[in-house]
Amino acid sequence: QEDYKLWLQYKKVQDTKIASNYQSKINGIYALGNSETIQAATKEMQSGLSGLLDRTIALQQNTNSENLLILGIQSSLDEAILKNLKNELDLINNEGYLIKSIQLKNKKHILITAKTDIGVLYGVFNFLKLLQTNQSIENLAITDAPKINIRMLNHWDNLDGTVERGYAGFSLWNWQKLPDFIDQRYIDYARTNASIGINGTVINNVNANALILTPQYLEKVETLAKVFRPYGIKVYLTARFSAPIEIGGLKTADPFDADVKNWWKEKAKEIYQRIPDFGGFLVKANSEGQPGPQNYGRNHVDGANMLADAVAPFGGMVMWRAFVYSEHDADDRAKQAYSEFVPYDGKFRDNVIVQVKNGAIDFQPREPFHPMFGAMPKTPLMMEFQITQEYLGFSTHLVYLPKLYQEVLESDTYSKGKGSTVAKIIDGTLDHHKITGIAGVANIGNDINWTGHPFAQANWYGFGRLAWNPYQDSETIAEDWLRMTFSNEENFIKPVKEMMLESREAVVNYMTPLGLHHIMDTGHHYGPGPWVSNLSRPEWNPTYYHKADTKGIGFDRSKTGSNATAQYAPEVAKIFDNVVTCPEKDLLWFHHLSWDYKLKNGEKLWNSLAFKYQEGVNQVASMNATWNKMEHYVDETRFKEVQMLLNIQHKEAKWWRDACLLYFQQFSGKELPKGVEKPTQTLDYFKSLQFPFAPGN
Ligand code: BDP
Repeated sequence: QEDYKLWLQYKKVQDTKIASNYQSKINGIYALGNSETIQAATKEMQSGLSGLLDRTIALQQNTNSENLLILGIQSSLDEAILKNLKNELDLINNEGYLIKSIQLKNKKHILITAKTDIGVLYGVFNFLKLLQTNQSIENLAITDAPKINIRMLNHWDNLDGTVERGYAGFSLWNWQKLPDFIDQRYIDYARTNASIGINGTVINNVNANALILTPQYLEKVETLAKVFRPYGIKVYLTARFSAPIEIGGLKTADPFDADVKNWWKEKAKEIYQRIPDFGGFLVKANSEGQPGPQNYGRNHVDGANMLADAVAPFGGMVMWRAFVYSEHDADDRAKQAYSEFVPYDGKFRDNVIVQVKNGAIDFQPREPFHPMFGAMPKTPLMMEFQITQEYLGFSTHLVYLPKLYQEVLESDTYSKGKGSTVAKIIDGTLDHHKITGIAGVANIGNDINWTGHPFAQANWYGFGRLAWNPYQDSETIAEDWLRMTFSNEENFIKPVKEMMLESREAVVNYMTPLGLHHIMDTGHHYGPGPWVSNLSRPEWNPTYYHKADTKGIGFDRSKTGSNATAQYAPEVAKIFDNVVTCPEKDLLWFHHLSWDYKLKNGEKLWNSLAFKYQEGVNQVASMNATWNKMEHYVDETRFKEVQMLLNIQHKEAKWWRDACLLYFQQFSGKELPKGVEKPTQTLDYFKSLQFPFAPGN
């Protein structure tokens, strides 16, 4: 069951000194208010403490005794407590919280308060985190508040129970048993999300099915919304643009058609009658075959604004995705979203936010930040990260993604001069946007451990933490997660944290080093397929991305090539354009270079590529070695699971290395340098591998 509990293990504090200190400081809970959220907060506090302190902490009816945990919103506190707070509450927003050591009539207590109930719940989870990570609870004075408004998961769940790009079983939502049967998982899902501050969920796939908008399904969605509500989580749905035809009996879905507009208005009204706090719609339109306004000669603004008008009277949002690329303009797929959307800057309604993937292609192990960030100052842009590992080894490979997220968030767009980081764009501070958002494509399914790989839980956790505060360090997050999920022992934390932090670079090295991208095998995207060149659309083929030939390798996106670099601010474009200043990690993303091109360390490109692939394999080998020493600190089930998975990862890192190097070697015509292991199979063997059992698209 450890697996199931994620980072909310609430195991007894092992260090006896720390434990007895906590024991002496926590004697009871005094909870003010009776809303469902306050009840959930109180219950969480009680169950958390009973595990961590190994005894029951009673609820009190007054503050007569000492060492109480006082929970309640600001307006429920009496004067005697409020006067302890001075202006601290002014520093936080509606979802923020305060954890403070206070004195009341010469008695010491710990106060957890906020402006709203949900703030109190967030405060409770963060207080429990202090204990879970063995922090001091003396003289507490913590104020904390989220920096981004909409912090959401996007589930790519289909109504038939399958999950697109999902590698942790089937969908959590049991449409057949809803609305009458409420799976305990729905509640634990909401609790867990609340523990990291997630406040929104899109429960169905962006490749949408209009049926979700029929009364039969809405009744079920209403129940889920009710379960999630006490935990501060709003439900959103994807809207299939052609729904007025498919379920509304209309002949068109043209956003300028009066009947169509009216259909969406009525639909919105119907949804809000059931779910008064419904979040709004997420829309994938005119992308990868999905219907959209362009089917009727209209554009993205026309489509988004029509839907925005329908939900506006109820305070709803439209999240319009910018993941578009068309086969008709295939010179460089990386340029298309920018070309299509940037001219619309400032034209969307106030309740529209444009959702942009972190990079311009598609959730690769590494991509430079998407050039749309910084290019649309008059439009709020929402970040879309992928938590599920579509291109990074599914739920088989251990890859700690917050490293990737942090790299993107810290990237400097220079849109308003130096320091215009992606984080400042999405948290609204750079361009003064009131509505801000961040989404993560969920990696959750109905596996016992939720995410398939025990360490993939860290990616869900880390996404939530960065959504709350995009300036946090992924290292701190890894450490917190390890302490909460496994153990507080330093001899465990240190090596395993290092292993996590290195895992992202490892996957880049053994899959797509030096800026290579999209060379995964067709459809499922698992395993190498750099040779694939037979797909109907040019930009679906790996050969389109690496462009290897006898002269060299890489996609020339500089001035001499597709000129995608011109989509960045001049300062950034200049760096990427020049092969000397272009970061080597992005080299082949932006440049096509000869096999003999010399890297900064003096090594030729072919050799460097080979060394990178080898380094990736070595890194996984050392991850294995690290984990094998951890048996003592981890329960048997999780220890063995991770061990088996790392063994597969090691095998598959070699597969990636050998397949890619044999393939590229045909063009370079060069020997493998010393230090790079020789493949034991032929290129034909790797090409012949089939994966009928891998979840596809
Ligand atoms: C790609 C996936 C595809 C998704 C699409 C999207 O391969 O399954 O539908 O992105 O984000 O990464 O819409």
